[in-house]
Order: sequence, then C-alpha cells, then structure tokens
Amino acid sequence: MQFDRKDLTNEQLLDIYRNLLWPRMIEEKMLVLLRQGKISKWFSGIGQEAIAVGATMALQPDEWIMPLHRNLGVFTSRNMPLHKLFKQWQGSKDGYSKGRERSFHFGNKEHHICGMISHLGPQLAIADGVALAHKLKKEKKVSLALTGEGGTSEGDFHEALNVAAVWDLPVIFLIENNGYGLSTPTTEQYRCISLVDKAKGYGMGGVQIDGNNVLTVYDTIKGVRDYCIKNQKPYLIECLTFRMRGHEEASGTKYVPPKLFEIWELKDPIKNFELFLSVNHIISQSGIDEIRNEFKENIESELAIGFDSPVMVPDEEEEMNDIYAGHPGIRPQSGVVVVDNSEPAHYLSESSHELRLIDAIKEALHQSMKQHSDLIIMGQDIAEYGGAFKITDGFVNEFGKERIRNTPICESAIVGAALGLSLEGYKGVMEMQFADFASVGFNQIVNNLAKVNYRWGQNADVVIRMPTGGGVGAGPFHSQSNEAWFTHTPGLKVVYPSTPIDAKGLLIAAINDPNPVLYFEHKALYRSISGPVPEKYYEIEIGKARQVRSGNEIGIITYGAGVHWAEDYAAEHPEISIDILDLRTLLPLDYAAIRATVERTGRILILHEDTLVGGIGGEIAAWIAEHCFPLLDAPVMRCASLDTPVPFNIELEKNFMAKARLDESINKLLNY
Ligand SMILES: Cc1ncc(C[n+]2csc(CCOP(=O)(O)OP(=O)(O)O)c2C)c(N)n1
Repeated sequence: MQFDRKDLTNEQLLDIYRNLLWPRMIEEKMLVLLRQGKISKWFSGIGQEAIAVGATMALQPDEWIMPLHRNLGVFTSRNMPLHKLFKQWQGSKDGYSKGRERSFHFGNKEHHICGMISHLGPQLAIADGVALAHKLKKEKKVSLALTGEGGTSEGDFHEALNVAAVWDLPVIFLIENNGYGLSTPTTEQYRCISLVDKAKGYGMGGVQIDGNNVLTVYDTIKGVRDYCIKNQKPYLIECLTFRMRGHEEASGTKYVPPKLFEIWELKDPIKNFELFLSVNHIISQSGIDEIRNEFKENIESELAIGFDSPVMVPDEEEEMNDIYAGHPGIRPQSGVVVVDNSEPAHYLSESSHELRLIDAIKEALHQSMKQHSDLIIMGQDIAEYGGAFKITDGFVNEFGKERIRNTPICESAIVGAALGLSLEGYKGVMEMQFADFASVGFNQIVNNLAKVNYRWGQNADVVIRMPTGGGVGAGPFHSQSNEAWFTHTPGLKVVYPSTPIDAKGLLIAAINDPNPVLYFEHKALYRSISGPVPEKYYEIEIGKARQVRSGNEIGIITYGAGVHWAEDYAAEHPEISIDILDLRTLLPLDYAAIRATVERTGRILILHEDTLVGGIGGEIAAWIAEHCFPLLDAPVMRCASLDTPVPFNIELEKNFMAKARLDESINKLLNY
C-alpha cells in the first residue's frame, strides 16, 4: 500500500495512527466480551476503520457527521470516552441514550454526531438540512453522511443526493463499499460499474478511492471539504473496502469466498499504516508496543468504570416526559393533560378581521416568518407559484428564495432536511402538497422526527402542514384522512383545527413548539369556512379542546369537518340538546375536556371523517369506557367514514362520508 504523507508532520501521522488503532483495539476487546456474553449485538468495523477515522479527522470537531452501525471510529475520533460508550452498549442509564437505544443508534449534540435509525438511508437527508443551515448562516462548514453500498439502493440515497445537488448544499456523501450488504454481494445490489458513477447523474462531482488507506481518505476528504465549502456543492466519495467479519457477530460469513479474506487481510488499514510508519522511522517497534500497552490499560480502566453502572430502575414519569422536548408529556392513565403553557388566552379581545380558514393559515405563516428569522418553509411549488392552494402566494417576494424553498418531489428527503435544520437551531415548516403524500415521507416522520428527542435528546423543531380530507371529488389519493397514522406514534403532536381563529393560533403554537407537529388543514374548509380572527400574533394552546356548544342529551366529540357537520345538525334539530366538543388537538388528547363532555351528557358520539377501524375514535371510546364508565347512560358510539378508500364519484364519496350516517347514529344513541 502506497502512502503519500504530503505535508503531514510526524506528530500528525502519529496522531492518525493512534486514532486508527484505538477503535481496533476496543473492538477486539468487545469481541472477547461478546463471546463471554457480557455485551449483546456487535457490528464489526474491523478492516474499515480508515474511513471513519480519516473522515472524522478531516473535518472540524463542530461539523456534523451522520455515521452508521460500523463507524466506531467516528465516535472514538470525536473523543467520546470509552466508559460512556461502553455504558451505551450495555444499555445503561448513564450511557448516551439513557438505555433507550442499542449499539451505535445514538447521537450526541456536544460531539456533533447525529444518531442513525436502523433504516440506514434516512441519515443522508439530515446532512442536507445541516448543510442548508451552514449555507444560510454563510458558515464555512460541511456535513458528512456515511452509507454502505447496500444503503445506496434505498430511495433515501437518491432523494438526499438529488436535493443536495439541486440546492447546492455543502454535503459530503461517503459510501463505504465493503462488498456485502448482510449476505448480498454488490452484483445483486447494483448494476453500474462503480457507485461513484451515480454522482454524474445527480450533477455532482465524485471520486472513488482506496478506503483502506487512511492518508488517502484523510487527504481526499480534506480536499473535498474545501471544494464543498468554496463551491457550495455536494460531493460523492466511494471508498473501496471490505467487511472482514460477519454482518453482525452471530450471522457468520459462510457466503463470502475465503479467498477474499486473504486478499483483504493484506490490505489491512492498520497493519499497512504501521508498516509505513516503521519503514520511514516515524515510529519504532518499542513505540508501537508502548502505544498498544497504553491502550490496553486504558481499555481495562475505562471498562471498570463502564461496568459500574447503577441497576436500571424504570421511572415512568421520566420516560413520558422525554417524549417531548421542553414540554411535559401526557398521562392517559390519569386523564390529565399537563402542558406548561401558562399564558392566558389573550386572543379573544382587540381588533380582529373576518378571514377564511385558508387566509388564517396564511396569516399565521406570514406572522411566524416575521417573528422567527430562523424559520424556513419548504414544499413543492410553494415559492413563485405560491403552493398548490396558494397559501404562500407572495411570500417569496417578501422573504426570499432562501427561506421560501421550492423542493424537488422528494418528501422523505425534505422531512429529513427539516430535522437537519433543527440540529443547527432552525425551525422548519414543510408543506405536504397533499396529506396523502406523507406516505412517502412516513419513515422520516414516525421514526426520525418522532423518536429523536426520546432517543438522544435532540428535538425536531418541525411542522408538517397536511392539506387533508375529502368532499371535493378528488379520489383516493387526494382526499385521505390519515391523521390516525400519526396519532399512534409517540413523540409527534397532531393538530387539526376546524375554525379560522383556531387555525391561526394553533399553527403559530405549532411553529413555536420545539417538537414535531403534524398540522392538518381540511381542504374543503379552506374557502367554505370564515370567521373572526384577531389580527395580532397569538397562540392557541396545543392539547386543549374547545366546547363548541353546550347541551345535555348527547355529546358529540369531533374535529375538523365533523365540527361543522355536528353544528349544522344541531342547528337543524333544535329539539335535541346537543353538546359539541372540538378536539382541535388529537395528540396529546385533552382528556379533561372529554371527561367533562361525558359528565354533561352521559351519551357520547365520536364523529370523524376518517374511516372507522383504527381511527382515533376507537381510542377515545376505549378511554371513556375505561375511565368514565359510571357517567355513561349508553355505550359510546362512533360515526365514521366507510372502511374503503375515498371514492372519486361524488355520489360514492357522499355515501362514503361519515356525514351520511350522522342522523342514523344520533338516533341510535338517543334511543338506546
Ligand atoms: C430499510 C432497511 N432494510 C433492511 C435493513 C436490515 N439491514 C441492516 S444492515 C443491512 C445491510 C446494509 O448493508 P450496507 O448498506 O452495505 O452496509 P454494511 O452493513 O455493509 O456496512 C441490512 C439489510 C435495515 N436496517 N433497514
């Protein structure tokens, strides 16, 4: 192996050597502990250390890295103490994730390491968001995301590279091509000759290098870093290497021809570098022995601390509280919503104007853009075109293209980028063109945004606007009520206003909230519902329902279009005393308000446009049955849409809608 030291001093070369050897020696020890049953799963990076170490050393310590499961060298080169890493691998409370995450699936803000989720590819787009933040702040920094060659087959790889290229983001995408993705060889993973050829397709530069030569990796990444910063462009690097052990230790290597191990053993990154240092008299054999002995002792003393963790005593309150950043969680068991919003509702007085729901949303966004100079809005066609529903019409002229960002059709990458913006302290609002399309950003929403605060204490300051609902003859993929996909996911907040005053106040609150909020806006209500809206900037508290109407014969608990159906029904049937509760927030639910509605009426109908099975109505019904049973005069009933996709034909759609069965449901409940 040829090493070119360029202008590196002996001290620098020795520093690289120490950084390279340290994760190898840690791993060798871990493999022993694994065999002794003292640690669980282990993904080996043996033979690939030059990539993680060279890359990390080529960056500044405050530049974010998005590593994966084999990248111990990233964590060690960022000087994370072994005892704490070991506590992390043991699942101890005093590790990096309070025992909530396994192996390398954790991040740490202080070390600028973003924790992976198991799905691999989602790491890449987070790097886009971080790089966007650097670009907006005009900082001379890059972000660096790693992927295996297997991960390049994921849609997330394509989306992240495409967005970085289109937005001219200084991101380094680093492929570790180690020959196998679990048991799958490269021949069954891709058809191009070299993965780096893909760079051309995205309109970015790329280079393929020897990933086992630490000086090549270090020097290339230093150069690429300069290029990305100077030219404000992304770059793709393919590092050729080999996975010297099984995918994880239990899975073996039977499918790998033994010859390959022999070939790659000769290319071992550490042995070769050691030889280079010796031959060039940069280190002597006794110098090598000294370092190895020092590391051996360090490992033992660090492990002694690492093993010394208190026994895990689960603290339910802490578990619940860490779901959300900055806000205590909810405890459905007690039925009490705990929110730390002490500000009184100060929005009712003072001057107001009549706005349609759509205009109230626009006003909330507009005022928020003025309030938060670090708020970025992203979505398809939202800039010059003004968005599919024209909500951001005119924004680009006022706030500029940097903050009002048209996106390629890459929902997953944009959600990931929004998370990346959060890592650098920005707020992101993403407009899904239609709520239906959240399905292609689903993984990033439910696995990254929702879980990141609980997993390693990084908040996701992201609002996703979800134009939702049917009644407009738009067929199965532009009409869905998919809020229940998200209400089942701890860590998200789900908000669903039905009136202009709430739409504005809840959107402002969602943007101010440091947590990921799915904000549903019903398309059929956009222009059909108007009402008075205070002109000033105000919040409506997330997690608080609104009593729309007071009654004592029947209580309708609903939200969105259901509120208007219920109000219309009540107006048409003055003979029935109907109480209506508009939930406004579906996660967390306002259990106190739900209970009060049961207390007032004893008969509850839950009404929603969403289909019946698995809808939020089932959850509310179960909660009432469990907690309010003595208050009931009849079983809780549900009125929901048919359990079919949303049909296109207007008559079919009308029949699909819950509204078609409202009268029947109310009569059934009243006559029970
Ligand atoms: C979306 C997804 N599909 C499948 C898996 C299971 N899985 C975990 S790692 C892995 C192989 C990854 O191969 P590669 O990207 O080349 O990285 P390597 O493990 O070789 O470092 C697979 C299939 C996963 N974690 N996520």
